[in-house]
Amino acid sequence: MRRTWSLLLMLVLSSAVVLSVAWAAQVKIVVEGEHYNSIKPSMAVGTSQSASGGKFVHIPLRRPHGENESGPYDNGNAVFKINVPRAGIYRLWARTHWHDECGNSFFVVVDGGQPSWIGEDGTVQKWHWVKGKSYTLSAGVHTIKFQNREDGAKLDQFLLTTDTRYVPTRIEKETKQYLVGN
Ligand SMILES: [Ca+2]
Repeated sequence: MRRTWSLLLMLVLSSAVVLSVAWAAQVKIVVEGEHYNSIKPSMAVGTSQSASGGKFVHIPLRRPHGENESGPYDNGNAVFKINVPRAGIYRLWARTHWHDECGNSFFVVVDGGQPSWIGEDGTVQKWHWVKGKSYTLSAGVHTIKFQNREDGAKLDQFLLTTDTRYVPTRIEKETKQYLVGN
């Protein structure tokens, strides 16, 4: 009986070790929108007291707004270079502020690949985190581009994490160690 208990205890302890190692190995990369490596108009820097660091990047609102049915009127963008510490599947999240439901998304281009997008949710006129797609990234330097899809879209921060259960809710602390040339 005593042997059974000690075996059970060992099992519990070793599971705890495995779990804590797995937890510690999760990677979270947080980048401020205003800490881009390059920017192309109409993407521009804006200021707000409710943005992390007081700044964000955005596609400024146009008049008329959201009228162009053939697509974005330019390819304004901000490019970020990050050094991914280990290979994995990374979930993208972005802290955004949308003007309305005609100004609530960005294109996202990773390493010059096929554009995907983030946003198209119904939360407007409020800073909030939106969930993006997952990307398979190798260890090393990658480029993330946020590009004009609709005017009136603001980006305060974005993050990439291997932790699929992680849901950001407030301003995150930037992880400067993963930024390249910034
Ligand atoms: Ca910011």
